Amino acid sequence: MSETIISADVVDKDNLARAAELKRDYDALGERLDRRGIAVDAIRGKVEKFAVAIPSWGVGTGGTRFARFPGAGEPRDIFDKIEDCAVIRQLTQATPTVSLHIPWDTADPNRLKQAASRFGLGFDAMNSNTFSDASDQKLSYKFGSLSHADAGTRRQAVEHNLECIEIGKKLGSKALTVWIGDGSNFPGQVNFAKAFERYLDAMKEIYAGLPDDWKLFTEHKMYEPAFYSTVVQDWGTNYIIAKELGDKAFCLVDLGHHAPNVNIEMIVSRLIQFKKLGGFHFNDSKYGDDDLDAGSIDPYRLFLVFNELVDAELAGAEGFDPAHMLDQSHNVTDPIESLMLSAVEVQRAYAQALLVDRQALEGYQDANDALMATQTLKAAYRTDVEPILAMARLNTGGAIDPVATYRAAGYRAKVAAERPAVAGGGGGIV
Ligand SMILES: [Mn+2]
Repeated sequence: MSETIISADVVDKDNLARAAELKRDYDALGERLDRRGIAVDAIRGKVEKFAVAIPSWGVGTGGTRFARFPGAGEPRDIFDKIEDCAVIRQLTQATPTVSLHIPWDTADPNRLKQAASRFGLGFDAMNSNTFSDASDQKLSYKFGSLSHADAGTRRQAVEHNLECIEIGKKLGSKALTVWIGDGSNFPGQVNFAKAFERYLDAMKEIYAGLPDDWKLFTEHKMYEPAFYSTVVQDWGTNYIIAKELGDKAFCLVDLGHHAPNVNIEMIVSRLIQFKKLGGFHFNDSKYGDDDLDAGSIDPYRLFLVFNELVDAELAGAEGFDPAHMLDQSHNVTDPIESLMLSAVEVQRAYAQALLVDRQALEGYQDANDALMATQTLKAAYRTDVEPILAMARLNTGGAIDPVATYRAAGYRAKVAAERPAVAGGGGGIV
């Protein structure tokens, strides 16, 4: 039995105050869905099994290019971060794993394993970092890492990724995510083809060090920190990488890493069709890589992404097993609250997508009935599935209202007293 951080009394008290109303709402929704031929308990069962990983860096306060305003009680190290992740897990019951970032989270693997298993947490994908310089690093990544013009710098970046795999093996992780900041700020600064060739050669060395039961995720990003070109700029390049490397290589889609208005759900469909969808970094954005909370700006887009995912899930698409992770930066909110609500938003999009009448949709598509086809999606999206999500949390030991329970528990004030403010703190945007 794993330990919990928020007292069971606090969780039970808040749940008790809400349980009767929730039951009524859940039953009413069940009756409505029943008329549509959908069993509410079946949807709830799927939601209960749905999991999304928490990025270790997400529990720290983020920042912008202009400033970072630290929050109270920020985690001082990975062990504090694991405790914050345990709170998110306890109250949402949707986040059983933590994704580590090396070297930010470097610590004795046995201690890490112990700290996580105390709260029933596991480890998701390992994330390497060759987009910033560590204090003890010999060669700088200012002008790139895996695609750097200098062979010694590339070697150092490859070795770092291989070290991340070794650490991950000790922790029980099964994937490595590689995102690089390599690119250029000015036309002519970099030879596109040569830089990509160097990158591919370096990635092949990393891929060769990957255990058989591991996956390698590469993450594309259109711009930033490089503002003119990036080496892995879009899903097309990402697909080429995954194809070049082999069967264990997959594309990771970070929702914020595309040009505005790009049809991300269609990219998702393409990657599924050609068996190269590795997983997601969920977040939301208005203008660029804003790293806002999932579903906060365009929840319909999140639903449309999940519509593709559920379509593949129900069709039993071969090898379909995408990894789900949040990747957000919290500048003005309590990171724990933002991450809890984002986990819920991702679950919400999943539940709504499960409600799509796929048989009817296919009929409308075949009949070229554009209006009814799109209304079929809207009918699912408009359904308020909150009672399903809340009931799933209640059933699995979580909180009906995670933020209310979290605030009632006074966790932030408690850790603010225990954790003196530190400089840095490792908040980041990846
Ligand atoms: Mn990301």
